[in-house]
This record gives sequence, structure tokens and C-alpha cells, in this order.
Amino acid sequence: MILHEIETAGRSQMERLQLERLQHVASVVYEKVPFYREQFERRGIKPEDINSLSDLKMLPLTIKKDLRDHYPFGLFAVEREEMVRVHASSGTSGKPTVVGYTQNDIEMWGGIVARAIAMAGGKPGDVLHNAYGYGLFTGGLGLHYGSEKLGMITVPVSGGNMSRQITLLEDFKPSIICGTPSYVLNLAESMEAQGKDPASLSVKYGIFGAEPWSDSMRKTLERKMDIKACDIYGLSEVIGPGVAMECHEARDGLHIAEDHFLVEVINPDTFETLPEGEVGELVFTSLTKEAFPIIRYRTGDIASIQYGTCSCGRTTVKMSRVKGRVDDMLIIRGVNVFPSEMEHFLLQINELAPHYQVHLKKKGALDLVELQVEVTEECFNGVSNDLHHDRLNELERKVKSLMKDRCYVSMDIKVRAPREIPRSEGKAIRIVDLRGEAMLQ
Ligand code: DLL
Repeated sequence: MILHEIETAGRSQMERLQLERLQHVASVVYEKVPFYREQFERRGIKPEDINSLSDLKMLPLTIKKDLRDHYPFGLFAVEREEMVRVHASSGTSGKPTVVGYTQNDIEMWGGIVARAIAMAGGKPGDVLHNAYGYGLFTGGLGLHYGSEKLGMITVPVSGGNMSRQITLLEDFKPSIICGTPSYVLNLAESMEAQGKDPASLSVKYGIFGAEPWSDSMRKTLERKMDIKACDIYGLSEVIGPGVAMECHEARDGLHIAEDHFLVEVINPDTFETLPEGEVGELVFTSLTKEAFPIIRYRTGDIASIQYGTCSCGRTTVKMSRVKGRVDDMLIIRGVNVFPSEMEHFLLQINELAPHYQVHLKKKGALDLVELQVEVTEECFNGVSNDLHHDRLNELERKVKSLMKDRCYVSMDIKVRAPREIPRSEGKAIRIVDLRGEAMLQ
């Protein structure tokens, strides 16, 4: 279901709207946010110098550190009386990054998330089970307001409490489930552990995101739950979930809400803007946000963009699925690899459960990478105890050579017992960096 005519607008109509909005947001940040005025002045730019969308390149890039340096409210563009909400993303080190919303921002956000849910198969009157965490994280409330705006019966279950989740899924008969893919997988497995079949639930569509997930993970979730799984993308600095969404018809790239968020892809080393189709770092400029407008924000997320008309009828630019974050890319003996690429191949091994972690360790001056994978319960069915060891060794060799042949990386493999790898309540932890801990001998 296409909710808004702008989703099918012609390119020139979209670009006219974007330019008008870009000129407006540039003059707002110049007037209201000292940080941006300083950045513009340093480059000798005035908002009125923006005469075409390609002038966007003249504007300064913004990074997470700029948000931290102005913690908590230093980049807000409105008076306190106009603000109604803040969200924050947890910082790995120190303070979180804080973002703010006016009432209009909340309305606009609800509108784009409603569009996103409709794109993934949501309909007024149907039930949406929202297992994204409610709180400072934008996932829970972001999906919640969008679902209500679309007219769906919204179940604000949040994360945690598996048995309650399962009861609500069985009793309320939702057509849509939302959550991080790792958490929903965890949920499906908990049902199986209780002897229940997740495919027997009423759920038809999944809206999964907030973390990188591979196409193999998509297949696993689709098979286990008998659903169509769509990818939702977003980040709090830009607004939260809904910046981009896959349509359930094509499930081939995510439609960016480009009437609100202008996208660019840059080379993360040279900052040069890359052409359509080339993989680089996504950069977004908000076009309509009031409280926390953001100019050319470097997301750290790696993807490409593609223009054209989708088989669903939408004409909005699509981004590829996120391969990973610039800072999650592993460089193993000169070869670059993202955990989601490893996931893609790992999930093709039947004996393995879809859970894994990459442990980074240090031995002397040397960095070591250990991939921890988990066997399924069924792997040892019918195997006598004395053969367990051989089976594990054989599996380790299999994973090692798969990683070498398909991802071109050589790493240590550790096969762990069922349920030994920690399960997620929200975003899965795929990389565990132990290099700061006591050195291994
Ligand atoms: O994760 C917002 C969100 C909530 C998106 C619910 C989708 C669903 P943050 O906590 O600020 O916001 O984290 C943003 O998560 O820069 C990406 O690295 C990653 N991310 C978000 N969606 C996806 C996705 C929310 N679909 C960061 N695929 C982003 C891969 C994603 N990575």
C-alpha cells in the first residue's frame, strides 16, 4: 500500500522539493545553531550560495564527535518550549548522543514510519507486535507512533520476557512483528524449545533492522516463521527507524524517505561523493526536522544507492542493505570483511545455529581473530559420546575452509555448545574486542 503520492513522484518534482527544503534547513542552522554557522563561515559559505542540489557538496560534513562535543542540547535549533521529546543512543565510550524533537518532528516521523510499515505489508485494523525496546532507543517509540498513525492495533510489548511475548503472539494474532532480527530469531527458537512451531503463528510480515543482518538470516527467519521479512533502516541522529524501508513486493533495496532525508554516498577516506551504484559511506541531511536538523551526517554505514522505478511502483531512491559499519569492518591480514558477510556463509552450514561472535584478541604484538560459532542441538543426535570430539574437529575444519574460500580470511574457529553464545535482547553483539584485556601468553 502506497500511502503518499510523493513516493511515486517524478525525479524533477522530488528534486525541486528537496532543493527548496535544503535551502530552508541551511538558513535555519546558519541562524540558529552556532556550531553550523561557524562551520559555514570557515568555508566562506552562506545559505544563499545553495542554488542546486549539487551545491550540497560545499556544506561541511558532521560526525558523531560533533554531537558529543555539544552534549547534551548544543546543536538544537529551537527554544526549549518547542521541544517535546529527546532520544539518545548509548555511547560505547562516555556520554550518549542526544537528539531532540518538536511536536511537528514527532508528527513527521510518525508519518514516515507509517509509510514504512505500509510498505512492508501493514494495514489499518491489523495487529502489530512491537518487540523493539521502548525508551531512549528510537526503535520502540518510533515504530509505535508509525503503527498508530497507520491505524494499526499496536501492541507495545518492547523487548524481554519471552513467555509473555509468545502468549501475546498466540492470543492477539498480529499480522506484523517488529524487532531486531537477532531478537526475533531468539523468540522463534524459544518457541521451538517449548515444542511450539513459530510458523503456526498468524504473523505474515516481519519488520527487522537496527543491526546488520544477512540474506541467509532473512531466509532462516522466513522459513522458521513462515513470513516475509523486510529490512528497516534508520539512526537516531537522522530521526530513528524509517529513514529507509524495503517494500515487501521487491525486497531488493530500501526506499529512502528522500523528501525528508537527502542521501549521499561518500568515499570514507577522501570524502569525495560517489556515483550511483558505488559502495561507500551513507551521508544524510535532514530536510524537514525542526529541533535537531542535521547537515551531511556521516553515518559510518556502508551501502550504495540506486535510482529508478521499483516493481512496487515507488520512485524513491533505494539504498542497498547495509553491509556493516566502517568501524565494524575487520581487517584480517590485509583482507577486509564485515561480520554480516561471514554470517551469510555460516548460515549455510546445517550443523550450525544462526548465532556467532567474532572475538578480537592479542598475542604479543599480534592481533588474533577467533570466530565463535554454535552447533545446533540436532548436530549430535545419534552420535556416540566418543565421536563428539571428532565431529567438532571436523566442523571446525569445515568452517575454517568456508571462511577461507568464500570470505578470503584465515582465522581461528571455536565451536561452542548449543545456547553458549549469548542471545540478544536488542542489538546483537557480533564483535567482542578483548585486545585491551590481559595479554595472552
Ligand atoms: O537502530 C534505529 C532503528 C530502530 C532502526 C529500529 C531500525 C529499526 P541507533 O540506535 O541510533 O538507531 O543505531 C543506528 O544501527 O547507523 C546502523 O549502523 C545500524 N542499523 C540500523 N538499521 C539497520 C539495518 C537505530 N537495517 C545504527 N541494517 C545505524 C543494518 C542498521 N544496520
